[in-house]
Amino acid sequence: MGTRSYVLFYVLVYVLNSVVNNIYGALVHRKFEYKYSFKPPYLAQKDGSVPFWEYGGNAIASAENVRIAPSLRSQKGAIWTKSPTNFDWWEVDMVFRITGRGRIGADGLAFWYTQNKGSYEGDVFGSSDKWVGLGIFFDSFDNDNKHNNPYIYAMVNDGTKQFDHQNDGLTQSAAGCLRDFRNKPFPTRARIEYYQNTLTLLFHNGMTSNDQDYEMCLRVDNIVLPKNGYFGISAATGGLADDHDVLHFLTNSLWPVDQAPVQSASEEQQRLAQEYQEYQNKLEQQKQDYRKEHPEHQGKQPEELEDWFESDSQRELRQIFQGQSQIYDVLRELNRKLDEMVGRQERTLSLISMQQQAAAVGGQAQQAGGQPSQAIPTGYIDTIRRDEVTTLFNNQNQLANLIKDVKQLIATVSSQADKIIINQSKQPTAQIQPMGYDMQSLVAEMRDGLNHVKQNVAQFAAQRPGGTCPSCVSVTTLLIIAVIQLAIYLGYSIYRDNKDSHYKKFY
Ligand SMILES: [Ca+2]
Ligand SMILES: [Ca+2]
Repeated sequence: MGTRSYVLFYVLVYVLNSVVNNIYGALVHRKFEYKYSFKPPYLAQKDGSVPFWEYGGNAIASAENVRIAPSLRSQKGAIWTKSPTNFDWWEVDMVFRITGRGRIGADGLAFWYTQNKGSYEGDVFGSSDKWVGLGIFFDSFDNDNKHNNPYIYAMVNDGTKQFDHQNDGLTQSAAGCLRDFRNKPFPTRARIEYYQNTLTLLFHNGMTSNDQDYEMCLRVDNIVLPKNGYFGISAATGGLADDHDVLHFLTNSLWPVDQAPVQSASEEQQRLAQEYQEYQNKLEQQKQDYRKEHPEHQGKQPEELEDWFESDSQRELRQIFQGQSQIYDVLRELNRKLDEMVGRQERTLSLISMQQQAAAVGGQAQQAGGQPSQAIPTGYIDTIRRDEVTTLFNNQNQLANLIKDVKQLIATVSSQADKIIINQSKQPTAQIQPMGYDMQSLVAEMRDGLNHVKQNVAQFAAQRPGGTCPSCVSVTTLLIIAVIQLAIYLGYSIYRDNKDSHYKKFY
C-alpha cells in the first residue's frame, strides 16, 4: 500500500518535471534589434537618410514611412540593412500599405532575407533575381490569369533559380495564401518568424486597427537560410501602379532561453548613450544648416520648428479627438432625425383626431336622420365627445338667431335714423324742437279737459239724487260733445303752431 503510493508520487513528479522542461525549452527570449528596424516618427533624417538602412531606385523615405515604389509606371525601389545580422533566429513585424486608384494594381512588394544585399532596380519586385535566401512576395498582379491575386507566398532560393514571373512563382513557392492587401482602411501587417528552421507568416488584413487581429498565412518547416544575412524590402510597378509604403519594420532576434545573449548592462548602456549623443549632434548640425540655408526663418526658435512635428501621445490625442468628433456628429444627426420623427408623429396624431371629429359629427347627423350610428372608439385619444359637439352646435344656432335679431334691430334703427334725417332736412330751421313735446302737453291739456267735464257731470248727478233723470243727456251724447270740443281745440292748436312757425320764418 505504502510502496504503491511512493511509486505513484515519483511518477507524477517525473511527468511534471518533463512538462516544465519542455515549456522552458520552448520559451523564447526576444531582443529588439534597432539596427534592423525603422519606424515613424523621424523615420528618415532631415537629409533623407534612414539610420542603419540604405535605399535606392525610386524609393523615397520620409519621416512617416518609406515609399518603396510610388504609384507611377515602371518604378522600382528597395531598402536594405547596412549590416548583416548577428543572430540566427528572428521575427519581423512589417506594417505596410499598398494603395492605388485602380481596381487592380501592380506589381507588388517583396520582403527579403538574403546572403547579400540585392539590387535597387532588379527584376524581381524591384530587386535581384537568383538570390540566396528567402523572398516573401506580396504579389498584386495576376500574371498567369488564374484569378488568384493578390497572393502572398514565400520562396527560398539557393541562387540558381530564376523567378518565374509569368506564373506568379506558382511552382517555385514553398507556401502561400490568398489574401487581399490592397486599399485597406488600416495598414496591413505581416509577422514573419524564422525560428528553429520553421518559417511562419501571420497576416493582418488591415480591416481593423486591432494589433492582435493576425491570422495564419503559411508555416513551413525545415527551411534553411544563410547565416548573417541582410533584410531588405523592394517593390515595383508596371503598366498599373500602386503606392508601396512601409511604415514599420521592427526586428526582434529570437533566442532559446538557455542561449540568450548575456551582454553586460553597462556596456550596452554606454554604447546606446554614445549613439544617442551622435544623433543629437547630427540633429543640431542639421538645424544649424537649415537656419543658414533659410535665413527667412531666422526669427523662429528651434522650439517652433519642433512644433511642426507631433509626438506619439499628441497623435494619439488627435486621433481620440477625431474619433470623438465623429461620434458627436453621428449623435447630432441622430438627434435631428429623432426630432423629425417626433414632429411627424404629432402631425399624424392631429390628423387622426381631426378625422375622428369629422366622423363623430357625421355619426350625429346620421343619428338625427334616424340611422343607428356606429360607436367610434375614442378611448385611446382624448378628443371631443358627441354631447359636446351637440352643445356647440346648439350654441351656434342660438348665436345665429341672435345675430339675425340684432341685424333686424339695426335695420330698424337705421331706417328710423333715416327718417329723422329726412325730417330734419324738411325742417326750415336748424332748431330741433321735438314735436312730441307739444303733443304731450296737448294730450295733457285734453286729459285735464276731459277730467273737468267728468267732474261737472258728477256734480250734476249729485245735485239730482234719485238716480235716473229723464231729462239728462245720455253718456253717448256727452262723449260726442266732448269729442267735438276736443277736435275744435286740436284744430286751434295746429293753427296756432303753423302760425308760430310762419312767424319764425321771418326772424
Ligand atoms: Ca504577379
Ligand atoms: Ca496569379
